[in-house]
Amino acid sequence: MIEYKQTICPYCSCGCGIYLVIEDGKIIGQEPQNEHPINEGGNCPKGRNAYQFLYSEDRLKTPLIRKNGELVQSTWDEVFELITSKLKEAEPNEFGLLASGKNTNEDAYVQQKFTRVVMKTNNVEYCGRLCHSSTAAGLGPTVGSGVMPISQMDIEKTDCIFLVGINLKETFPLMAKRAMRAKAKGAKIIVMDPRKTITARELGDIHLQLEAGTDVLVLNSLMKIILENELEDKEFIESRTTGIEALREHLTSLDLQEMSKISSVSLKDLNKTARMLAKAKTCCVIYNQGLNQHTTGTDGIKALATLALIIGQYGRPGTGLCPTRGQINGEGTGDMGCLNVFYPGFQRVGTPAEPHIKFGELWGVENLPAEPGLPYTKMIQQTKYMWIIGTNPMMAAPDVDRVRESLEAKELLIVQDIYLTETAQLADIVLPVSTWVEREGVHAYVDRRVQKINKLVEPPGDAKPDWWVVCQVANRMGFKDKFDFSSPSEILDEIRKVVPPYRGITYERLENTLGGIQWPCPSEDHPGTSTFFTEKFNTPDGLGHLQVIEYKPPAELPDKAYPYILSTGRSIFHYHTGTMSRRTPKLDAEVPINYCQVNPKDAAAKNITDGCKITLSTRRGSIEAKARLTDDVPKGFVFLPFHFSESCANKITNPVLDPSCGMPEYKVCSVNIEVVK
Ligand SMILES: Nc1nc2c(c(=O)[nH]1)N[C@H]1C(S)=C(S)[C@@H](COP(=O)(O)OP(=O)(O)OC[C@H]3O[C@@H](n4cnc5c(=O)[nH]c(N)nc54)[C@H](O)[C@@H]3O)O[C@H]1N2
Ligand SMILES: Nc1nc2c(c(=O)[nH]1)N[C@H]1C(S)=C(S)[C@@H](COP(=O)(O)OP(=O)(O)OC[C@H]3O[C@@H](n4cnc5c(=O)[nH]c(N)nc54)[C@H](O)[C@@H]3O)O[C@H]1N2
Ligand code: SF4
Ligand SMILES: [Mo]
Repeated sequence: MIEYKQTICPYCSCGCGIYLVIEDGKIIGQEPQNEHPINEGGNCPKGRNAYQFLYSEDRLKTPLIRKNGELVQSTWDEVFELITSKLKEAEPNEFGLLASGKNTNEDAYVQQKFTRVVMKTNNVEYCGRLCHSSTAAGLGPTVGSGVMPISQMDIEKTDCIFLVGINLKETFPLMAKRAMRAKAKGAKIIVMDPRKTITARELGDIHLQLEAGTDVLVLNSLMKIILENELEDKEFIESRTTGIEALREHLTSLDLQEMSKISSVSLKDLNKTARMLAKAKTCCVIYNQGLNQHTTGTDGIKALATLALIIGQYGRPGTGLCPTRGQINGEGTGDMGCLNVFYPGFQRVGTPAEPHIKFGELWGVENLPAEPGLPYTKMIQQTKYMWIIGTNPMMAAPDVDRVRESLEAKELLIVQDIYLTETAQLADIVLPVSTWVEREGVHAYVDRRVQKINKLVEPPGDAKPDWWVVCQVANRMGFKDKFDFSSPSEILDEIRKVVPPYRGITYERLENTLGGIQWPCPSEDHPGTSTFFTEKFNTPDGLGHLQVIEYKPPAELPDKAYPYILSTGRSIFHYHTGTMSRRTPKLDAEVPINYCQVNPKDAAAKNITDGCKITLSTRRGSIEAKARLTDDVPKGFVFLPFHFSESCANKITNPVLDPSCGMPEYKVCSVNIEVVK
């Protein structure tokens, strides 16, 4: 029998609808979903090739256990026994759990609960640390919340869009479609990126092609021009913000010519952009990793939010500063508390709200951890026992040779994934899980939109849902009454009790609301919340706090030995560490091997020709990639995707962190390039 079943794409956080064609329990095809409000029938190449990864021959089908140095097949009972006996020996601060941007909220919730209730530590993190930790650190003090404050649909209602460090056409293609529609109706789009990306070329009316890592200079310049020409929104500043005098004083002291020179953005473009932004009725500012992934990412975000505040672009549909978490559940895993300082619902440890006491009462346990846990990269270095679920630090974390040393030294390394990833290959125990349409649960997509995935097919072999595995271990460690869940819906019931913004979200409602419900949704008759900050910000005094930011250069700049800037990022055809997209034949065929974008002038100086193999060397190590000569990158700057294990970008990236949030500087380090002889 052939059936058509609706689901949501497994890749980015736009959350597009698709139909799967299922014959006798196996997916045999797919079609876009015309009536889904996010994509209205459109899908990008990943969404059009969404399901093949499920059927890759090398899906994990049984638990594996390391014996005499080899990973061999095992049983759930055997691995549970070993995990339980080992974890009973661990002191709280010796244990760490890395959760996943690929899991459901129900999975994530039990993972953080396990870490806090059973292991008594806040050492729980997920890829959000590598993705938007600077957002939390930057927007917390500025507007009080680091979530996307509007609906992605409203992007098309704007008359100006400012895209900062985001390659929207490749990374959020269906959001780019909304920006295209706004443009067709006359909206102006400004793209700020050191590369002439397809986004800059096809969407941008102005391309601010700044030097990498100089965003703060450009943003300070724009604010200076706005204030000195009285283009600011005086009423908004007066009624909704604080700190204008200090900001004005700071900007007055800065030299526009000098900032323009260092950033390479001309005074003409700065003036034009400042006016475009200030004169827009509805301006949406969307940013991502080009701003985040620096040692100064938090500074950049504070400056950008301050800019949006002084032009009064907050609190209405289609306005505000929009951080774009990219993983399918990048938002939800954070909502559920898989972060070292946040209990579920972003209840920060160490605040007067005392979440450890509150959750102690809700969960019926004592002595919950009150101190912050370790951030992602430090957890890898400093714990003895690790449980890594649905994240692949051997590819995604910076300086992976150091990551390998740390992981190899663990007393116990458990990796729970759908493949034997680069990280799983180092594990003592590998746990096979079901994914995507092999289980049910909810995700929160980029704009806090909660949508449900239904179970449509069976997982391979003995693979089990992520939540089930964690509950089994918790039960065996003596916490049966706290993890007595027999289905994800029972977990969601508990989530709804302890995370107020999810209170009104039920499976039944989601199944009847195509496009999902945006949290906060405090009750079952509440429609969900599209726009934040309509009356006040989430800061203690309800005001937007304008921030004074000084420019600081990136940690590692070009020198004689390493004369170029290396920046890393994404291609539309692949996803992160490649585990899924590289097992999808059509996507892999598009970009089968890693490439490095090099400016033709740099190439000529080094005898590099298009398509030839080059070595990229940094202070961490060397890798090889295929040179792609293009004017899309400026002279002195090379760009490398991080999707390819045999040409692993993170072998050479700089592990230095933003001190305020632990974000690695993936976007700038110094590198040398040479032809492979
Ligand atoms: N195809 C695809 N889509 C994805 C993903 C994927 O892996 N593949 N991942 C998802 C996830 S989790 C995320 S977080 C998003 C990431 O989405 P993006 O942030 O859009 O992706 P990146 O390619 O990492 O970086 C964006 C841009 O930042 C620019 N940049 C580099 N340095 C600077 C700088 O100093 N200043 C400025 N202004 N720009 C700079 C780069 O040239 C690049 O074009 O994508 C999501 N969508
Ligand atoms: N150099 C460089 N590095 C970067 C970045 C960059 O721009 N440059 N970007 C950073 C950013 S923004 C992000 S978000 C991170 C992403 O880093 P990761 O989240 O580590 O990358 P993914 O490849 O998405 O890893 C997800 C893992 O989950 C597995 N998986 C899939 N479905 C399931 C499931 O249902 N259950 C379980 N248990 N596992 C599953 C996949 O096989 C894969 O191993 O990378 C960061 N690293
Ligand atoms: S835009 Fe994102 S959600 Fe939509 S089809 Fe592409 S990868 Fe999937
Ligand atoms: Mo991300």
